[in-house]
Amino acid sequence: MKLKTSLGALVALGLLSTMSMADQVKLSPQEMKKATQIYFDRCAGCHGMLRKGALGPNLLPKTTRPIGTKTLEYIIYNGTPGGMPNWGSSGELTKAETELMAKFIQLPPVAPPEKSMADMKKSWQVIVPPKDRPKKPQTKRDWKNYFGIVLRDVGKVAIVDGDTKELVSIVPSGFATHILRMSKSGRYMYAIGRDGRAEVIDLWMKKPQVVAKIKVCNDARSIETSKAPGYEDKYAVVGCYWPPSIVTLKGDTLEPIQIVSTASYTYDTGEFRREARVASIVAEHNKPIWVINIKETGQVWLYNYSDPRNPKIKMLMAERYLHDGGWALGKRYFMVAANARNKIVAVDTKKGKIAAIIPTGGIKPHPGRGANIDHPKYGPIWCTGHIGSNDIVCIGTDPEHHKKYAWKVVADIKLPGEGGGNLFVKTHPKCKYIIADRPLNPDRKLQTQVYVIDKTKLKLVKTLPTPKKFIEPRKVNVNGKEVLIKPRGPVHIEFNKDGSEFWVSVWGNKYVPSAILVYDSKTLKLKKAITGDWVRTPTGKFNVYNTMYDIY
Ligand code: DHE
Repeated sequence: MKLKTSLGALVALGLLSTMSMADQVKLSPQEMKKATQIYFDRCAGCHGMLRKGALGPNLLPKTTRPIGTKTLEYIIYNGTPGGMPNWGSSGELTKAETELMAKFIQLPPVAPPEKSMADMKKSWQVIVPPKDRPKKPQTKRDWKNYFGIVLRDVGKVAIVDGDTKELVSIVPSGFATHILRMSKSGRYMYAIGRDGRAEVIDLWMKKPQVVAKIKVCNDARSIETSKAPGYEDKYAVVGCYWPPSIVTLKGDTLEPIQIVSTASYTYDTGEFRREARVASIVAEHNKPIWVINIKETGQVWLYNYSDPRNPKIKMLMAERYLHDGGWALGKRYFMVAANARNKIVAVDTKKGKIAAIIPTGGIKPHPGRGANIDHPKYGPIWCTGHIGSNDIVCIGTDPEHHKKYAWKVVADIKLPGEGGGNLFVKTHPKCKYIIADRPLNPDRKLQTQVYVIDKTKLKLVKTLPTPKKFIEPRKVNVNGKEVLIKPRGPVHIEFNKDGSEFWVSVWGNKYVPSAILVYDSKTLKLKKAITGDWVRTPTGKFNVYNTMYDIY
């Protein structure tokens, strides 16, 4: 939902003050410092560091001032059905903090600092040099079936054995760690924090640990590795939100090699965007190319890293705002969401061209990596959910053998109830279902169940409510105050190596341990709940094998 749409409803509710409060908004230096930090931690990802908007609307004073503190506070506290999280009622921000943020966003934005190679190098640390690392795996466990689990708000990564479900290791990572990716061999696991801190973890160690780290920028969301023949485990690449840039690193030590600014002109209107952030990155498996998606300009960059100091970049004009995406079956077409325009862009990496730009019919597509099906009628199709509407849509991706269906929405599966709130869909070639979450739907029932879609019938066949004990609201003492914590529902799905299980995280709050639920992917029965004091704010989970080979 757009901010403007939700405002209509709020006017009707009498919550929108017609009196501008802009003149009354003043913050002390301490309040400014606190609000700037909260904005960076919670808001900048969707609304932009310069507050010009992307996944969320712009929050410039000309938009926010006419709305006023009371209404802004209401939205921040309760969220919207269009995907704005309920920061207050989920217990993540206090009432006073939501009021502070409502005031802060009525003041002019402040440009954040730049960062140089010298700054980067100051933070670079090789903890275990490559010569002192194991020459072969030091464990009898099937390390390719490990799961790296992001413990978001405690800034840690847990490594869990996918066979035994035992915690193998837990390592520190950046602030609000976002995603994990694997090197081509799978030996190295990379983490990226929202503070731009990257770590490399050696999975061959008996107890995997961080072997090198570096802070490459102030704000980042993506990290990927070199996967082409001859470049296995050689490089890593970080996509930064601020300063908007692409940073190439040495794969084993994270020594920085090159920074390329992504500030450029919007593909359609030709306006300059300083804040042209790097969204998803995916590595081609047969050529030394990273497909890099630049959010605000709507450009897809095919970045040839074979000579990393002198990269060759082919810019493709696509659509706005590019966000997350994944390979279609066969790994020729990369499918990426352009969420401001409700479209999916299909990038033909073989020809180095945009193959198609497809309206999904839903609002704000958000695929994660998406889900692939080899369908008996439509051939290879790729599916995505939406944050702003209840559609899971599947798109034909085989123009050679299934031309009739190529680049068309062949199925639109409606999730029950109002609103969207879906973040991720996932499947595995051995599983006959697509699994979808919906943690941003404001309705408690819809938010707390997992949705099961039959891959042949392309129909919703089951919902799996999360057992009550994992999502019950709880009162906890935070800094001397009693706070009600209401865990959001299940988030992000990942399969184990052989596809016999899927794992979902219960998206809790850092003050209360939650759980990772393991379901049998055939019977859909809950097999096990992974619990323990360490299970705090688990979100993304990445199976080593499936991430190495881009299986989804
Ligand atoms: Fe993500 C992927 C950006 C919030 C969990 N997220 C991505 C990607 C981008 C992105 C650009 C694609 C990376 C790639 O493939 O290279 N995410 C953003 C944001 O800007 C946003 C909306 C707001 C923010 O402030 O960061 C945001 N993301 C979240 C969350 O709040 C989630 C749900 C929980 C968390 O841990 O942060 C979250 N994002 C994820 C996950 C993936 C992801 C788990 C990878 C999906 C996969 O299966 O590969």
